[in-house]
Formats: sequence, C-alpha cells, structure tokens
Amino acid sequence: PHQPAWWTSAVVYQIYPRSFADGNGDGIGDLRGILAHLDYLQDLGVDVIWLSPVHESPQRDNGYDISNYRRIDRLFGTEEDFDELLGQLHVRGMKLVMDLVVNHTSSEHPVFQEARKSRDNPYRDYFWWRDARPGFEPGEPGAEPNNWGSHFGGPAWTYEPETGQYYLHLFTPHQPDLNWENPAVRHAVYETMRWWLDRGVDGFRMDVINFISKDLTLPDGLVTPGSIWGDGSPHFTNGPRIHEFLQEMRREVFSGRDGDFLTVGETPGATVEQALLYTDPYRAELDMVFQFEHVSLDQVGGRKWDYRPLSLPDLKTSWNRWQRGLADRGWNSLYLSNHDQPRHLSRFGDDAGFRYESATLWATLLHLQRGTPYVYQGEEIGMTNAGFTSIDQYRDVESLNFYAESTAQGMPAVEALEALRAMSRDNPRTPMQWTAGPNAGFTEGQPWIDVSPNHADINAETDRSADKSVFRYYQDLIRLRHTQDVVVLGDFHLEAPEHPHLFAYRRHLDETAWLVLANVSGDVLDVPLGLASDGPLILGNYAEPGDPAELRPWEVRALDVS
Ligand code: TEU
Ligand code: CA
Repeated sequence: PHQPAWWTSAVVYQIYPRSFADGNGDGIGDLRGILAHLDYLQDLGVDVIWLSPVHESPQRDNGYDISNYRRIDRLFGTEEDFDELLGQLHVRGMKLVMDLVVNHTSSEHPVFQEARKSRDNPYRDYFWWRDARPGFEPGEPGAEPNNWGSHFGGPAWTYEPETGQYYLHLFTPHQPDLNWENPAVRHAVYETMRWWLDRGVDGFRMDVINFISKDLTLPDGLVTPGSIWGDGSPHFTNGPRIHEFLQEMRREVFSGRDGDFLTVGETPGATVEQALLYTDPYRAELDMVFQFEHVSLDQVGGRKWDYRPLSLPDLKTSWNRWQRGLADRGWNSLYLSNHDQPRHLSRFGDDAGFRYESATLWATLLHLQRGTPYVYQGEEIGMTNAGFTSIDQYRDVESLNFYAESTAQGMPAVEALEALRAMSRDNPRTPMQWTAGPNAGFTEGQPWIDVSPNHADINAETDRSADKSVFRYYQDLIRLRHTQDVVVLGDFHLEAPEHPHLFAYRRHLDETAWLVLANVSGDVLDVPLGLASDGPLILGNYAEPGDPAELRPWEVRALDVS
C-alpha cells in the first residue's frame, strides 16, 4: 500500500479577497489585507488557502472574468504583494491554491478582442461562433443558434453585428466560452498553469471545469414550463472529451514536476459515478471535485430561486452515497459554504437562538467525514446571511439579473427580495467581521457591499474570547484531522438513515471506532436504542455532560466507541 496523498489530511480555507480585509481603505478587500491576517489563519490551523480570482479583470463577475491570466489586478495589489503573500504562506507552512477560470475569459481579454474583429481572424476559433438559426434574420428574437439560457439570465448567445455571428457564453455576455476543441487554446491554458506553478503556487481550483467539452452539434435543450430558455446543461456538462482534456492537462502541466500540489475541479451536475472518473488517481485527472448534489436538495428541480426546506433524510442519503461511492478509489471534497452559496448556518441551522450550537453541529458532521474539508471565510466565527432588505444593497450580477427579470415578468418585488434573502450569492460576500468596531474592522473606507449590522455581536475578536467559540471549535476539528487516522482514512457507516432529525454515522479504522451523533433540530431528541453510548467524548458542543440517551437542541457528539 502506498502513502496517502498529503491532501487527505489537509484542511482548505477559501478566501474571497474582495470581502476578506481591505489594506488600503478603498473599501475593497485586497492582498495586503490578507497579509495582515496570516496569524489568524495559522492559528485556525488550516493547511491550504484557496484564493478566489485576483487576476486582472473588469470585475463583471467579481474576477471570474479574467482579462490577463498572468497579472494581479491593481484592485487587489501589486505583483510584489502577491509574491510576498505566497512567500509568507510558505514560511508558515501553508500552501496557496489559485482559482483557474478557463471555461471562459473576459470579453475584454485581448484574444477575444482580436477574435471578434473578423471571421478570418487567427483567434476567431478560440471561442464559439455560430450563425443565426436557419430561417431567422440574424439578431432578431429567436434567431440565436440554439435555445440555451445563460446561468445568469438571458440567452447564452450574444450577436455581434460587425461579423454577423453569435458567440457562446454560459455565464454573462462578458464571459465568452473558450473553445477547448482548439489545441491552441488548451496549450495556452497549460502554459499559463505551468507559469503559475513556476511562480510557486501549489495548485488550482478549476472553475466549472466540467463545462469545457461541449457537444459539437450544440443541440437545443429542454424547455421547462415557465422558462423561455432551454436547458443546455446535458450538452456541455461532463461532455464527450472532458476526460481526454483533463488527462492531457495533467500530463502537460504536472508530469515530471516535483512538489505537493492540489487540483480540485468545480463540477456542477457531476454524479458520484462521474466524480469517480475525475478523481480515481490511476486515471490521472483531478485530485478531487466539488459536487453540487447536497447543495441542490433544498431547490425544486435544481432551480435555485425555487427553494424549500431541506429534508434531512435526503441529505443523509446523498452524503452517504458520496462517502461510499468514493471509498475505495477517488476522493471527496467536503463543503457546505462557498462564495456562491448562502451561508449554511442560516440555510440549514438556527442562526439566532442556537447559533453556536448549529454552526458547530454542521461543522462536525462535515469535518468528521472522509474527504478534504473546505472552510469558507467567516463560517469559522459563525457568520450569517446578509439579511439585505433592499435591492440597492445587492451587488451580484446573478442576483441583480434575477430581480430585474422576475419583477419584469410580474413577480412582486417583495417575493423577489425574499428569494434573494434566502439564496443570493451576496449572502456569503458581506465583509468578514473582524471586530465590533466601525465596518467590522474590514475597512477604514466605504465598504463595496454593506457590512452585516450583526457584527457588533458576531466578529472574530468576540468569538475567539467567548466561552462558546465557534473558532476554537473549528481549531479542534482541524486538529482531529491532523492527528487522528480514523478521521482521515476510516470507513464510513450511516446510521438511522430515515430518522428526520438525527444524523448519526460511524467511522472505523482497525481497532478504532467513532460514533458521531447529531440532533438537527431545536428540540430535545431521544437517541434510538443501540446508538445511545457513554463512550468517551472526543468532541461536543455542550459544556455540561449530557444523558447518553438524549441529545439537547442542536447537540453534536463525537464519541470513542472502540
Ligand atoms: O460557479 C459556477 C456555478 O455553476 C455556480 O455555482 C453558479 O454560481 C450558480 O450556478 C449560480 O446559481 C463558478 C464560480 O464559482 C462563480 O462565482 C462564477 O460566477 C461562475 O463559475 C462563472 O465563472
Ligand atoms: Ca483595498
């Protein structure tokens, strides 16, 4: 048996730079801001920082629209700031993983600017250009090459009258999709990746990487009632050449290179079976992927604005399937929050009366699974959703487009605002709450997005010195992953799958056996016979010892039952 990869016992922390800490008072988080908080990250104990994009960008989608892949946007700092950050992280034994956004570029990227000039421009074929639908006048409604809708509203095609064709963009019109069929595109990406590795970075988080191979016939998608656009996703998700492209990337970028790297693909719509193909080490594609199944369970038909309460048995079934499906080969990434998801404390917990208990409960359930946990900035101090009440407070392009489109189609504004309050991507993007002081200690200027008024109570300084500290609890969880082989390598057995409020599972490794018991509710819960255990408590979120046969509201216990 070979040595497990280094990242099996690592914990990753995601920084959304715009919202983490502002070093120069312009109201936008930046690299100097991050540099000022390295002690904090080291204290938390995380091994890896994943940095959302800091490359040059017109910031139409907060950096997920890159116009120069080798330069740091001045908004975030200088090249020297970046190298200092990388160096300082390495000095502290931490690694840095960059976001790699290569399904699309920014429309301001010089290559797209060339490509759009003429049909015979040498760069034309770097993107997806198509004629109008036969029988339609180019540019008129319905003339798009196919019926796909973009992820952020409107059609996935934009017409360019100068050359009489449309280009494809799965996201905003400012994010044209790259044509991975063109070998020159692929090799340019690989070269850029090698350039970053030469600079010293430790890996990549690959944005929507399972969208890069499209069905070349670009067929229409199914139109669900109530929608005007078709769902193109079956024709661009996990497409025909995806595994070939990823294997080529692995070879071209990583083969013969010494070091401990991490690759994690963002793969919306990937099933366990597909994830196994992506992450089986013998296939040499990716180390792990971010799957979306568990964050879609509270959405009707996968439509995010059409949300409903989470059914706990559904979540247990899903996580269990992923734990078992990637047990022998492949590897899971474990996350509940990121910059695109509402904060899980507000979404699945009780962010008022049982804020500490439910924050630590979800953290425990996640971190004690087999896989690599990801912590999104602020969850480690129990930050909540934004709680915005006016459309003027929103900044996210998806949220603003949703509001404009749905109200134009007759949805009452209050209803649209309610959906945004629950699901908007701005929920996790409010500034990191460092202190109870002005602007939560995030900036000395005017923040680009409102700071949550609850920062007076919820902030890193207060939390870290509180009796009930979410931060210290995360430290404990991270320490367990670093020190306990059963957490890293043990097998996983779900208990009581049908129970509506109890989340229970066992981990086993050789002679070691752990039992995790969680009461996902605000009421006292009777532990079913056979699961009640008075084995030594490894970690729990109540200070006073409890009755083995009962769990208190949002109580979680990890017990040694060896
Ligand atoms: O997200 C891709 C993605 O599919 C989503 O999580 C998306 O935000 C969601 O479907 C919206 O409802 C990635 C990035 O994480 C996101 O921030 C970018 O906006 C997007 O790609 C485009 O680069
Ligand atoms: Ca700044």
